[in-house]
Amino acid sequence: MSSEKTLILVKPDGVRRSLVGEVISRIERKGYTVTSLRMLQADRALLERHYEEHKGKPFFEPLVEFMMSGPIVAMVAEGNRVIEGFRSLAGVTDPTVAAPGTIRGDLARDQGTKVVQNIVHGSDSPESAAREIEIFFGK
Ligand code: IDP
Ligand code: MG
Repeated sequence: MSSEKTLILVKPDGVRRSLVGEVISRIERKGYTVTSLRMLQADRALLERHYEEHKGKPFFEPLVEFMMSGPIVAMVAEGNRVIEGFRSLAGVTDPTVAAPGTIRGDLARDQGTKVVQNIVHGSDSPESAAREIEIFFGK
């Protein structure tokens, strides 16, 4: 049986709005298993590592500032095709057009900010998942 792991974050907007339980509930109801969980206040060094693919983009600094603006919840979820499956649960990046029924489509909207505030992060490939899980949970 080939199981897979992904790194999921509830971003500061999700924590501030008390949506941690809602996000975890959707992951669990879909049938994935949360196998590690922690709440933390991320610092700049950690976030620059986590978002290194976006360095140099216009939203990079607002993204780092936003992600430092309050506590976040990091978790590892496991299951067959969980990377793709969680991205499907989350919906597309822009919450205005994210499909209803998804986390971003149901729970977020454009706030007029420099960075899109969209409740959750999910790894986008097995390589990113391995790299991001190590950043938040170590080897
Ligand atoms: P993803 O979270 O859907 O994988 P990425 O392209 O990896 O999207 O971008 C990381 C995060 O940066 C997004 O979730 C969002 O918060 C923010 N972001 C991405 N693209 C833009 C943009 O064009 N303008 C403002 N913020 C953005
Ligand atoms: Mg991404």
